[in-house]
This record gives sequence, structure tokens and C-alpha cells, in this order.
Amino acid sequence: MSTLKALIFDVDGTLADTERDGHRVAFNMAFESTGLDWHWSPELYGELLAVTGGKERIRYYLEKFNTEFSKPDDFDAFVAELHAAKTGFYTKLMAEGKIPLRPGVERLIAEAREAGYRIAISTTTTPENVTALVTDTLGAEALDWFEVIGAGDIVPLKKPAPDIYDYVLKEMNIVPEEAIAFEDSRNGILSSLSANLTTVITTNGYTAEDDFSGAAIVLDQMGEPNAPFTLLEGNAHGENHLNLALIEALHQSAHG
Ligand code: XBP
Ligand code: MG
Repeated sequence: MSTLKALIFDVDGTLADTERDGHRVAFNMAFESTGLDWHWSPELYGELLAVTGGKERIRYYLEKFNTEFSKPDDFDAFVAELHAAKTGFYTKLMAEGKIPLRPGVERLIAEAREAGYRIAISTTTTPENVTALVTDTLGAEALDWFEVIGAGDIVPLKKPAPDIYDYVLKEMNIVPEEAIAFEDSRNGILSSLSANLTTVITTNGYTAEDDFSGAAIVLDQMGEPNAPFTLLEGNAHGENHLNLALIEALHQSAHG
């Protein structure tokens, strides 16, 4: 029997619905500002999400969807510059405050902190993007609430590899049995399960049809007491929103 000590959150799609109206829009702004005639529609972006990481996604787009593009000599630098421009646009969009946290996220984080749980972030996105989202939704002081923010290129392999979760666990000096992960996507859960973490899934528009085999529970959202989640898979242990009682019960079922 191991004690639950930490909650580790994915960012994109889990804390906020950032992909369609945040990242995608910022990529398109970067393409335009660089003089490229590329445009990623919401549908195409859904296909591009097969690959995590913005730089990796740009490469995947050119390999699979825009093979006519003649790559500049220094292609690595081209991708890096284009992606840096995208990060600039994304953080500006966050500052405009158009992307709120998903339902229940702020409440759950408050409950976890109140109860003395350690909290951390494990994400594929660029660190500046996490700073922008957390600051613009919870306030600048909230950055200190997260004991570790594992993000972006800090590990060589992005999700679905377990590396970013392994990194966060190591930095927190805990074993997987002492933590629980919160994810929204197939690549996310492949990463967290490979790191041996019990995983709670909240789906979103892009991931509702994903295969979440191995999840402790699959919900459409964390929900609030007066705006409950829909249970998609698993046992909600009599709860109608994702609270600590449910999280502890899921952890207990996995490790009890
Ligand atoms: C998030 C990602 C990221 C963002 C873009 O995946 O795949 O690449 O879409 O961010 P997850 P960057 O939620 O599984 O961590 O452009 O900064 O890479
Ligand atoms: Mg995600």
C-alpha cells in the first residue's frame, strides 16, 4: 500500500483547451508573419496532433501534408525560428485571456494544495507557454505552487515517451506509486502509463475518440458539484465531480 503524495498535470487539453484556439491559431499567425501560405484548419490540426511538440509537428506537416515545399538549406534553424515566432504569438494570445482553465481545474488544484498534496506539471509544450497559461489564468504566484514544471525540450523524447514523467518523478524524489497523472490524449496516457503512473483522463473535442486503455477513469471533464462530469469509463465511486475523495479512491484501487 503506497500513500498518494503528488498530483501531476498535463497542460494542453487537460488544464485548458489550448490546441484549437490557442496553439493552432498561433501556428497560423507565425506562418503568415513568415510569409508562408500554409494554413492549418481545425480538421487538419486534429491530424497533426498525432505528433507532439510544435517543432516536431511542423516537420510532420511537411513530411506528410505539404511535401511540395522546398526546404531551406538550414532547415533546423528555419523550424526553430518559425516555432519561436509561434511561441511569441501563443503567449500573446494567452495574455489576452481568451483561453480559460477547463471546468474543475482551479477547484481541484485549490483542494489539493489545501490538503497538502504536492503538485507538478508534465507537458510537451514550451516552458514559456506554461508560464503564460498559469500566470494568465491563476496569477503569477501560482507558478510557485507547482513544485516541478517539466516542459518542452528538457527531455530528449516527448510524449508518448515516458521521459517527461520520469523527469518530474525524479525531480520530486518520489516513485510512480506515490503520484497520479492527469491527461487528455492517447499520446499523454501512453507517456504516463509507460512511467507507471495511475492516470485520470478528461477528454476534449480532439481526443474524445482516442484509445484510453489502461486509464483509471475516463471523464468528459473534471466538472463541478453543480456541473457534473459524464463518466465515460471506470468507477466514479459515487462522486459527480473529480475531487480528492475520487482521486484517493482511484489511487487506492490501483495500489491498495
Ligand atoms: C502538447 C503538445 C504541444 C503543443 C504545442 O501535448 O503536443 O506540442 O501542441 O506546444 P501534451 P509547442 O498535452 O501531451 O503535452 O509548440 O510549444 O511544442
Ligand atoms: Mg495534453
